[in-house]
Amino acid sequence: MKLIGSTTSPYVRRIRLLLDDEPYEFINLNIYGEGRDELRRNNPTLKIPVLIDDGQEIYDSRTIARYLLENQNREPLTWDQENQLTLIDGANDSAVIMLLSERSGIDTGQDAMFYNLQRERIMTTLRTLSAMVDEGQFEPWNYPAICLYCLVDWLDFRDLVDFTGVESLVAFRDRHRQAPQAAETDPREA
Ligand SMILES: N[C@@H](CCC(=O)N[C@@H](CS)C(=O)NCC(=O)O)C(=O)O
Repeated sequence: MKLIGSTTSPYVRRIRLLLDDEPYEFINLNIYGEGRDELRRNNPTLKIPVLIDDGQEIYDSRTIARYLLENQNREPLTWDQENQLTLIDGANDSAVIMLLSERSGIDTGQDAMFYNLQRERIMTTLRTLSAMVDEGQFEPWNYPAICLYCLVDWLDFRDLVDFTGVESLVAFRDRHRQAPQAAETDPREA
């Protein structure tokens, strides 16, 4: 099994945490630099992660997780857990847009519809996720909890949001820092 990704991507990290101690080869690419040709050869959407198992290519962390959970004979996600993933991905996708825009020299703090929508989505999803943490919905260390951990730690690493009002998310991240593979996959160590 081969996982194509990077050490900083939160979407790749969630798959590394899900794989835990399963044996696999990790291909660490700089997708915006010298690794781009290899990315082009492996995924026309030009995104990571990509999993290759027995000649089967699988794109997108959500599909990869479904494949792995099935192969590990684990329960499929419930509809509520699917919704948790949609909230996490909503915040994560918008935060990636903010980061790539900033790296493109765009002022993401400007009063423009596109950036106002991203900021609003990040805050509404984070507030909802924070309330879910307070209700104990993310206490079991399962795939949605792994994805939330990777999101919050990456937002903090990239300094993309102000956590005022959603401090439960930071406390959640801090409580799970000892989880299997969490330290080994810390993007700060990349
Ligand atoms: N829905 C995808 C999102 C993956 C994604 O956005 N990955 C980022 C890295 S963090 C990426 O490859 N970005 C490249 C780009 O947007 O050009 C998934 O869950 O795998």
